[in-house]
Amino acid sequence: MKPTILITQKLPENVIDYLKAHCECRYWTPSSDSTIEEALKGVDGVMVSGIAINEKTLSMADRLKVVSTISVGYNHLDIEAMKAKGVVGTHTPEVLDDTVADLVMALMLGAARRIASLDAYVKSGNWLPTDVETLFGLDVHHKKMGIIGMGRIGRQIVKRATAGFDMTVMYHNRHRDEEAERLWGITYASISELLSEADFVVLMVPLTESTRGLMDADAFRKMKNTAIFINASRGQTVDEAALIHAVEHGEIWGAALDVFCQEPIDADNPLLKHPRILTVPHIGSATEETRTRMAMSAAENLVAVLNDKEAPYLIPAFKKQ
Ligand code: 8YV
Repeated sequence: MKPTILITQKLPENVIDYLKAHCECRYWTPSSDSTIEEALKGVDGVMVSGIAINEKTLSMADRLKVVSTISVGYNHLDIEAMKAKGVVGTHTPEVLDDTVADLVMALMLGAARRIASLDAYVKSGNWLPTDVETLFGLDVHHKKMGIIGMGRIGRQIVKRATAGFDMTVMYHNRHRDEEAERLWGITYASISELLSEADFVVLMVPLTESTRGLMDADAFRKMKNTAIFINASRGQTVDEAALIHAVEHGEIWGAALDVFCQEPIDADNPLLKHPRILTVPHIGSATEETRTRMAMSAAENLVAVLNDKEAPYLIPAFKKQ
């Protein structure tokens, strides 16, 4: 008998075909009549991306073996609650590295060259004013980038920044990446050094108890007043009130954000009102090709676990030591 799984969002056709070949599929979305708790009753596996999996959502899960998230980040999964229920978790690293790195470059260029506000400016019938300097941005090439969190995505950013833009890169990470230092001539720095020297500070850390609120008022005060802050990790790594204060008071030049403390962001959030803050709606990995690859990777993980095979990408906390 095929295992039964729960699909909680729209998936590409080839992924649905693959899942149907291996499983009986049930469907549930947040707009369904039942709750996620009820929907998890009687299923062996579930595909999620943003939905929180915790003690409450698992309360009626009576035969669940695997939660497969279509994301590299898994801060929406309560690992201890899953372990207590004997449920394992898988995720989708690697397939999105280049795509997220591309977005980081787009955010950096977009903020430095004020692309979004200039687009709105031209489309509302304007052209170069006599005081053209009011439209000036900042150079990106030959500047210094500081990356906090040097994982697989960080490395792809480094390649683009050094080879494409002649930037020098400093980084901070829990562990040094000596290979990356050799390959691209990047240098390891303390967070303090990095903040005070970088022209572009790129935050790429996962959300954990030690990174929550990492970018606070003190951190923004250390940055140069010509620097731009870029966040494509998780919103909760930043004290948003401190960030808006830093931009409004000229402590930093601007910011570009893919992620927010609250998603969807509240329309009244002051981050949306400042012209030097570029915002996009958590779309780091959101290209057709990459989201399809991520969904397929998640499906393969799920099917592997349900067939008692080694999942290609088990979340590290579930790996046997
Ligand atoms: C996800 C992401 O696809 O992979 C991650 O961790 O942040 C995105 O790429 C997104 O969270 C899906 O909702």
